[in-house]
Amino acid sequence: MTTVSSTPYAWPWNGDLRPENTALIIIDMQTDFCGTGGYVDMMGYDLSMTQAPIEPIKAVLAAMRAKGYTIIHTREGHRPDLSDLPPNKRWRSRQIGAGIGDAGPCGKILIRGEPGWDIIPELYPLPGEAIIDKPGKGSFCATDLELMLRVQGIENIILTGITTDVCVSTTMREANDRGFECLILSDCCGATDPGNHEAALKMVTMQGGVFGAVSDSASLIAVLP
Ligand code: C5J
Repeated sequence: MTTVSSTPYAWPWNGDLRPENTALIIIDMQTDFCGTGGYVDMMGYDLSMTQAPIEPIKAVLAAMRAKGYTIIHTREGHRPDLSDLPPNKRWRSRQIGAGIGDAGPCGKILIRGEPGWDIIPELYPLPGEAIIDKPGKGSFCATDLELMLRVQGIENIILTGITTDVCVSTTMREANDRGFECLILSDCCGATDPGNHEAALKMVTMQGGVFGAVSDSASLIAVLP
C-alpha cells in the first residue's frame, strides 16, 4: 500500500501505486508552448510561466523512468494540409496574432513536422516512449491514448505539462470520466495566467476530489515505489 501526500486525499484512492498500473503523461511540452518565437510567445504571454515546470518535470521523468513506469508524451498539432484544423479554431487564434497554420519564427504554428511543434530537447522522449499526436486540447479526443492505456493495464495517471487550465485540465477531465485515477502535480504544470493555474488546481480538489487529487513533484518522488 503506497500513497502520495496530496489534496484532498492521499492518492491513489486504493493505495495501489505500482509501475505496472501507473503512467506519467507529459502534455505538450513543445517549443510552441514554452519556447521563444512559438505560439504562446507570439500571443504575447509570459513564457516564464510555461517554462517553470521544465525542471520539476525533468526530476519526475528521471525518477519514473528509473523505476520502469510507463511514460507518455503528447503534442498538440495539426496536419500540414490543415484537414484536421477546425476553421473556428484557426479563426480564433488569428484574432490574437498567432494564427494556427500561419508562418512564424519557429515554422508554421502548431503544424506537425515544424520546428516549433516538437517537444523541447530537455524533455525529449526516449526511444520506446509513446508520443500521442492530438489535434485538440484533450489527449483522448481523436487519439489512441485510451486503447494504449487499457492494453497496458494502466489504472493511475499522473498529469504534468502545459497548460494547466487548457490541455492538462481537459485531459484530466477526460481521463477521470473514463475511470482513471488521476493526480496532477502543481509544480509540473504551468499556465499563461497565474490565476488560471491556481483555479484549475483548486477545481480538482472540490467535491472530495472531483477530478482526482493535487500534489507536487517532491511528494511523489519521495514515495514512488
Ligand atoms: C493551448 C495547451 N493552451 N497545450 N494548448 O492551446 O494547453
